[in-house]
Order: sequence, then structure tokens, then C-alpha cells
Amino acid sequence: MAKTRHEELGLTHEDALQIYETMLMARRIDERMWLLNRAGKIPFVISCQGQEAAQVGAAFALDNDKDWIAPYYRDMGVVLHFGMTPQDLMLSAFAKAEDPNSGGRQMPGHFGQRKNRILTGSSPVTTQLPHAVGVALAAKMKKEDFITFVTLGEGSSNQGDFHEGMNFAGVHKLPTVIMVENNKYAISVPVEMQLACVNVSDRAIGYGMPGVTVDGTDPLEVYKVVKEAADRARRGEGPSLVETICYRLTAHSSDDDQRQYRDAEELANEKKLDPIPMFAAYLKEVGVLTEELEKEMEERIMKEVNEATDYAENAAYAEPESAMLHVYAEDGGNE
Ligand SMILES: Cc1ncc(C[n+]2csc(CCOP(=O)(O)OP(=O)(O)O)c2C)c(N)n1
Ligand SMILES: [Mg+2]
Repeated sequence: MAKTRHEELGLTHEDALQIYETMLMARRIDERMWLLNRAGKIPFVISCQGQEAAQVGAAFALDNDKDWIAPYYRDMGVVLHFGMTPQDLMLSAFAKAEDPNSGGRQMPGHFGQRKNRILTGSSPVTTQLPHAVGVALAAKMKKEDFITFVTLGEGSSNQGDFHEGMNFAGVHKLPTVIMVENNKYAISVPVEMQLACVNVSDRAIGYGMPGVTVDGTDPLEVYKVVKEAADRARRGEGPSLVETICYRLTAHSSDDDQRQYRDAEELANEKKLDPIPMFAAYLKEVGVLTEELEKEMEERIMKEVNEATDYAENAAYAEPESAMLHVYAEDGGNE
């Protein structure tokens, strides 16, 4: 029998289902967060919706026992694959003391979790890129075979940090994969007003690294190119730039109303490019996902999302006395 597309990439049926389940989990958590926000229970949401295929396809191509990641605020799919749990994410949304990212101190989307090698991120966009490049330098100096993976939006590829980090990584042939999730908007600014070149990946040549643009609504396409880039980095051949074309299916954040700057037709067309039903259709077509399995998966996911919501809602806020924790050095070092 002819091989399926995922088998051709070396992925088993279980792998393909796991990619789908993580995408669906990210989507269901995100949807719950919007409801909680509109109900006045959590202050802020910044969505992964429309970008799950790029995120999970890429994360699946990395070694989640070894590699270090520097995700950006939309990357729920990436951090879930790297071991952050729905409960962790909900604790962050409710800004509770047990939030692994910052103990409820930072806005949601500022992922950071030492045990899963998720580098903590700052609010200025693209600062994560030089951080990931620095950790890649450490891998090279220590002769260890982990690589780093960093993501950002296309708008953020205009920040100085992008160019400085890309240049340093290129010059020193560092083991890093830089992925741009191009959703065509930086808040309300369309891509035509952001870049004078056609693709973000066109910028790679200036830094001596390969650059590719792929369909970011297809997790298998993204897996393929990120795997190639990761293998290249691990072989000591240096960094790569991957651009994934995807769509932002929500407003920029829960504080934005995109109907103010995008027309209804454009928004309706993008809904048709939702990676979740598209990947489900593929999995059904090749006989890997059945109606029964899909139902069971949905139920399992919703149970976990419900439990995570209840746990986080009832969890304690940080003690006011702990406000200065991690701001100044303490006795006992920098645990
Ligand atoms: C240095 C800096 N400038 C501006 C902002 C405000 N800001 C936050 S997200 C954002 C848009 C970024 O767009 P893009 O990189 O395309 O990512 P997307 O949100 O579309 O995924 C801006 C301008 C910021 N956080 N940091
Ligand atoms: Mg964008």
C-alpha cells in the first residue's frame, strides 16, 4: 500500500494523532480563555488560534527532552508539546501563585519553565531571538548536541534584535532554528506595510543561512522543514530561518477589535484556512482518525480543560510579601 504523507516523513500514525491532539488541546484551551475573559474572570488573552499547525508541527521536529526553546506569546502549541500542562497555562491566565512562568507576575503568554527548558521571555518583541542565539552559543562552546528553537511574528522581524541575532548566529554557525509565524498582521499593520521584500525568508541570505517559506496551516509541511533545519543545526552546519504562512483567526488580543481594520470578506476567507479541521480531514482521509476516536479525544481534552480551569480558578494568589521575589538577588542563589 502506498505510504501516507506522514509516513513518508518518518512519522507513525500515533505521531500524526499526537500532533492533532496537541493542536486541538491548544485550540480548546484558547477558546476557554476567551470565554473566561469575556466573563470577567481573566484579564487578558493572546491567541494561538490559526497558528497551531505551525507550532505543533515545528515542536514535533525537535527533541523535547534536550532542546531549549524561546517561544513567543502565541506559542501554546509549542509549550504544550514541551511539557507545559493545561493546568500550568490556566494558572498563568488566572495569574495565580503556582503559575510556572512567573508566579502570576507577568502577562499570559510570557512562557518560561526551567524544567522543560523553556526560556523566560520579555515583553519587548524579538528579545527572545538573541537569547536563543546565546544559548546556542553555549551549546557550541560546551560541545553539547542540543539546539535552540525560537519563534516570532513577521512584524517582529523588523526589530533590531532579529537582525543582530540572525547575524551573530550566521557568523558563528550556531545550532539554532529561527521560525517566523507570518500571520500577515502586526496588530493592525498589514504585512505590505511591514516589509519591502516579498518573504521574511528572503532575509536569510543576508546572514549566510538558508531561508524557506512554507504553508503554516499544514503541520506536516512545517515538521518537514523544521526537521531538516534541526538536523542541520545538530550536525554543526549552522542556523536556518523558517517562515510559516498562517492566519490569525482572532483579534490581536482580547483588547483588540479587528473589525476596525479588516473587512468582513477577508475574515470570512481566513476562517476557511483553519488548520484544525484541515488536518482532521487529512487524518480521516488516510483512515487514521475515525469519528469514534475524534469524539473520545474531544471528551478527554474537554475534561482536562475543565479540570484545569477549576483548579486555577480556585488556586491561591501570590502572597503580597513575595512581590519582590526574583527582582533582587536573594540568599540561596538564583534557583
Ligand atoms: C519592541 C516592542 N514594540 C512594540 C510592542 C507592542 N507589540 C506587541 S505585539 C506587537 C505586534 C507584533 O506583530 P507580529 O510580530 O507580526 O506578531 P503577531 O502578534 O502578529 O503574532 C506589537 C507591536 C512590543 N511588545 N515590543
Ligand atoms: Mg504577525
